Amino acid sequence: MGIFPDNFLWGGAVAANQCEGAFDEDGKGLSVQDVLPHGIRGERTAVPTEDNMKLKGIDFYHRYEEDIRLFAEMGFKVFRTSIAWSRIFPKGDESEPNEKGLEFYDRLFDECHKYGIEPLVTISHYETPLYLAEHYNGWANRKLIGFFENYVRVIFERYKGKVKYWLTFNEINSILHAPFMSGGITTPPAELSEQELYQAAHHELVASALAVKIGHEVMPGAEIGCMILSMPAYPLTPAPEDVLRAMEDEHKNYFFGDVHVRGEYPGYMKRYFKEHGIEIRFEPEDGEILKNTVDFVSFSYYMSCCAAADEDKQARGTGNLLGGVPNPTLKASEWGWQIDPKGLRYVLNQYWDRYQKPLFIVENGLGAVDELVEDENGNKTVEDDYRIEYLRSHLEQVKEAVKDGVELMGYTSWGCIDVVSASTAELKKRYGYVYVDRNDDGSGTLNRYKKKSFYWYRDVIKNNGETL
Ligand code: BGP
Repeated sequence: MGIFPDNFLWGGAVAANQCEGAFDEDGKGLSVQDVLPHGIRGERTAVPTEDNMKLKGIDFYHRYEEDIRLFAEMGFKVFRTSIAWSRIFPKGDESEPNEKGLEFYDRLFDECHKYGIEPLVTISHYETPLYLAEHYNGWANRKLIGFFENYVRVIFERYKGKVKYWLTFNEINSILHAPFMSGGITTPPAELSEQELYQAAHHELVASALAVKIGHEVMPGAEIGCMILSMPAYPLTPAPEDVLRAMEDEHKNYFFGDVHVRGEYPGYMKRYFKEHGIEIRFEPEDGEILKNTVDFVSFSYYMSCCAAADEDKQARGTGNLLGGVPNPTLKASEWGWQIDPKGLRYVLNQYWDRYQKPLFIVENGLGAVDELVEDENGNKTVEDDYRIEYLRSHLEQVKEAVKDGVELMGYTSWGCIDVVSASTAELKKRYGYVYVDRNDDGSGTLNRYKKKSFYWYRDVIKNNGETL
């Protein structure tokens, strides 16, 4: 046997709101994404506006058959996508689902199975129905747990024969950093207290555990995981103060995995709450619900950062949602995300040592500007050696981690086909093996073209990661 197990789940990942388009078709309601035309760092609008590329996506809603066929050609064993909550419950608080929305995912999952591809489904990928944000203040309101419970019951019952692998909340720890996109919280950031943020996080944690409980009841044999945004924080210097600062920063992320795996709040968080005057309101049943722990731990990994005790240095970096102090030893992508393949081996070992639960890398990749060119046969393609290099160097470290004894279920690189970026809402920040001819001004044929990385990844899957 090679390094990766024979049943290793190779594949790719997207999210409904970044690829489907068709934002108002077949009864779909609006989600928070539909009023975020400029991504996480931009202001929200009152209504969807023309310049919001997520409204159109890459038209996956109508072209999924072609796209799944391309994934099958690469040999995907698994395809990660999300269900857009507001396709199923347009406002979020209804009691009856929208049949047309359910039918779309029936067709999509059937299409995957046609090629022996297992769907891996994120239940909530930054897609809180806008109505729940505007009328309930999103996850700041405990009522969301009940609406979410209703939603998961419907999708579990409907897709129990079709979906075995589930993730509850995408990058659940991001609620601390992007409260509107991640949690539909409309309180202006300046007025949002830590009390309110951590209470909202508590509601999501309870909802996540409830989904695990219900999922196991409705779908014996299903595997349900949590999903964490992982970004290791290295101490900026060997000074013990920096080491402790790094530990504290990491605790803020570990908190979410710890609750999901251990079924209770960790001591370091109780201390933090006490010292910051935060009191999490637990309902009597919450403690029991949280004991429904996950089957596996999944995470995204793009970059690492540093932490420094000196507050002046601790300024936010330009990287992904979490920021952090830039690492002087690393190079960065065009968007300032620092590239650190060895950090992935480190994270895998950290999680494995801590949790002893199967791990799943469900996002990893390089966002870059691609140029469409013609190859010697006149076919359009992208010579994306930089992307191959990024992925290869990360997979080499994944291999090292597996040799270290880490139990890893699979690897789904992010944006296996170009999608709209979450942080910037641009299409020019591309991750795919498949190029989509669509530009940020909405122009383009929407034709799909195989990049050089398409063939590279196909070969990686074919030889089960033996040669990269
Ligand atoms: C993660 C999100 C994804 C995805 C990815 C890449 O934070 O879960 O939705 O988009 O990051 O980020 P971006 O699209 O901003 O480059």
